[in-house]
Amino acid sequence: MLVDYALYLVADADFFKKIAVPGAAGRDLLGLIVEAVRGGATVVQLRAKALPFREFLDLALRAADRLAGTGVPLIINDRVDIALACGAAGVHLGQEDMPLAMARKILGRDRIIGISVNTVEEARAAEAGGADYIAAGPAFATATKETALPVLGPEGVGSVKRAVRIPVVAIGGISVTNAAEIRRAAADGIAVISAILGAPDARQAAEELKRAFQR
Ligand code: TZP
Ligand code: MG
Repeated sequence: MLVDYALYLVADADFFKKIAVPGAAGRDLLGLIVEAVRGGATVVQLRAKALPFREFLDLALRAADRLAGTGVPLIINDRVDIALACGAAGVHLGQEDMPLAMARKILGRDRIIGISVNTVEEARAAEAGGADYIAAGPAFATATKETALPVLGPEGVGSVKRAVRIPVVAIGGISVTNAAEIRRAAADGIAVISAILGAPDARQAAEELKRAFQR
């Protein structure tokens, strides 16, 4: 499957609980996903660390339904079982999630598997293990995810990109103000949570991010 990774929305179901966004109460994640896709998001990952299994599954089924026919792949964070159950295009795994080889065995060759990396070594291992793409982060400091990992900066993202041949998206603290730096680091895409979910208008935010990345 040929995937355009240019604007990768991580639709985090917990985002509105973690971050005080003015007027965010009751914002509908599925509605924001649809708006972001209208604005040009090319991939949507559903992330729901705090939801009980059944609620995550229900949300995933509804997200899959909304994205059907748009050509935008749905990727499920962490959960191979939910990815299979909702017919998602693939799964996104961190270094502490199910090992890549095991996920590949379960999902088969046709589904996308993305791996989070913070180092060139992890990127090389992900590629050697058959990952379809890599998310390199945190690219910049971010308040959205608690992490002790060092910030890569555009230089670190560039080092990861040069180390592998599979697509690389950068994640963490990316906004319209720094998207062009990530482009210059030769990344294939930008992955964002707050720059879209925290914006007053998700569609407009997606449009502006895409423009900023492509400039
Ligand atoms: N992985 C590395 S940084 C991050 C994740 C999920 C958070 C990205 O959120 P934001 O709001 O785009 O910085
Ligand atoms: Mg994970």
